[in-house]
Amino acid sequence: MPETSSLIARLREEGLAAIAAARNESDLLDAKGRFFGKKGAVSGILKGVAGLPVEERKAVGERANRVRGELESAFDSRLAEIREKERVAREGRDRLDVTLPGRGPIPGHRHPVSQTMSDIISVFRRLGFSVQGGPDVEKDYYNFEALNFPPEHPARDMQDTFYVESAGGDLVLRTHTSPIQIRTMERMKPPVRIIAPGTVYRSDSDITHSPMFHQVEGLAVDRNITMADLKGLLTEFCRMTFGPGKPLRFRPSYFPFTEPSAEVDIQCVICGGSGCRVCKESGWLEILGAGMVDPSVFGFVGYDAEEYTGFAFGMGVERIAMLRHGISDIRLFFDNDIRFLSQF
Ligand code: FA5
Repeated sequence: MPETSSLIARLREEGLAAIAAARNESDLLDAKGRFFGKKGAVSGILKGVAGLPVEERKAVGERANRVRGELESAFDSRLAEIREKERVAREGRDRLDVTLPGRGPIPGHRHPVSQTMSDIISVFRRLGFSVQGGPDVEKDYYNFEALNFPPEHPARDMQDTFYVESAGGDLVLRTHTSPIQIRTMERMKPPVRIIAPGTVYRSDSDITHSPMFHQVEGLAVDRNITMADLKGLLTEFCRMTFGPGKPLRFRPSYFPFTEPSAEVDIQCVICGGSGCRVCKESGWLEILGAGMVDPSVFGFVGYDAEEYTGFAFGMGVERIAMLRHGISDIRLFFDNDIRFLSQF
């Protein structure tokens, strides 16, 4: 009998301690199972009461029942505590604070190259040019042949070309926007005064060259058009784009489809003309190629070269964006780093 009483007393203490230590419902059910559930230790004692000597039965039975009652009510109040705690935590998590300011979408804006492209287009629109387009995947005929680059001619090496292999060399990713000159002249009779913006591709990559970049082509064909018209137009374009007083220069050059040909450079904005790695120590950055349309090109589109003359130009949009914003590496435009792009 004294042994059974001290066992009951120990089970009471251990049971109460396990209930108090329970952190959640599953800890609590575990304690119930061990101490006063159907198979628990206290229930075990109650089941054994019948086998005890008569004089002990009553006392042991009463004590064990009392302890079971105590454990049950400790269980009930701990369960209520745990449930209340969980409810409070859940409400804290799910609470909707209607006074918080809303999370609006972060407004995006146009890419600096697209902005520059739109600005170039609007300058030429104001000067009376309309806009034409053409395909990015272009026939060799339009990209080279009709622009007076015969097959195997070394001038083709001026542009590192991506060929579409499955087309047997007949299709290329256009290397410049000049094919749109031919497509336009096939469709229109003079007078022609158009620009053609677009994406172009070359196997080229360094701080001023990108394998995918943008050009805006220009073409004017009419009676009595001269190199002076070309020079006047491009000078005005630079004034409208870079502001007055920005030094520019015309340099003699060569293109198979213009004669004479020139390239236009703008003073390097990174070094102010003293020489740096962006301008390759020259103080100038080339923005475009230009010239008077070669009469042999008119032959490909059925224009009378005795009656008409014309000029054409093709400018690099990324180069112009670099000069406008003082950007020293063309590749920054295509890294898609939002910290860079959000500055413009
Ligand atoms: C041409 O593409 C000629 N079609 C331009 C032309 C048109 C001449 C009409 C005469 C008449 P060029 O290869 O120089 O020329 O390129 C023109 C401009 O594109 C360059 O001045 C430069 O600003 C830009 N450019 C050329 N290659 C790249 C490149 N890989 N990445 C970025 N810009 C480039």
